[in-house]
Amino acid sequence: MAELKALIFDVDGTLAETERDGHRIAFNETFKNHQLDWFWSDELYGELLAVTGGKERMKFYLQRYQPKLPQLDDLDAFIAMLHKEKTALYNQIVATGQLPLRLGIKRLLLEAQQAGLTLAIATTTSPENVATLLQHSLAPDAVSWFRVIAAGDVVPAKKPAPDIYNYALQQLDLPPENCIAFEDTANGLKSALGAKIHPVITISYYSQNEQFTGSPLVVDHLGEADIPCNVLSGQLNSSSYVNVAALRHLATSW
Ligand code: XBP
Repeated sequence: MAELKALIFDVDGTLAETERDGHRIAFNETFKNHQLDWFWSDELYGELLAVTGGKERMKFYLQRYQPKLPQLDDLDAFIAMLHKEKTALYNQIVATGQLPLRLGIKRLLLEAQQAGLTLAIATTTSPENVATLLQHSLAPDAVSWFRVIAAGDVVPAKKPAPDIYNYALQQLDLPPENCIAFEDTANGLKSALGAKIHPVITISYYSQNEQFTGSPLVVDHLGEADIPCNVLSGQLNSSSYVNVAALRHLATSW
């Protein structure tokens, strides 16, 4: 039986549905601004999400879908330049506040703080994207709610590698059994499990057909006191939504 001490959140798809109407739009806008005839449809983007990290995703897309593209002297520099512009555009979108937090996220974050739990983030996306989302969709001071924000290129290998979770644990100075991760994808699940952290899954727009073997709890969203969540696998004790009491109960089983 482990004592629950920290909640570690993934960002894209977990805190907010940022991929289709945020990142994807910013990528396409960047391609257009550079007269590149690359377009990532909703469907194609779902496929490309198998590759985590925006720079890594662009590189994969080029190899897979634009193999005839003339060799660039420095492909990494070109991709990095595009990615910098994409990040700026994405931040503009997020700053409009049009990407709201998912159901139950704000409630659980507030409840966890009240209960003395530590909050952290472990994400593949760039740190500025996290800060902008927290400020504009949660609260102006929300960055300070999190003791650790582990993001982007701080580790060499992105999810599904466990590196970002291992880094977050190291920064938190906690063993994995004292933490719960919140993820929405099979890649995120694999990353958390690789660091021996139990991941609760809230399925998202792009991940609803993925497999989440190894998760103690898979739900459609965290829910609210008056909006029950649907449990897709695992057990939520006697609660109708994901709250601290239910998470503490979950942790008694490991
Ligand atoms: C999601 C990702 C990111 C975003 C794009 O990360 O894979 O790459 O799609 O962000 P997570 P960047 O689910 O771990 O939050 O362009 O900044 O990489």
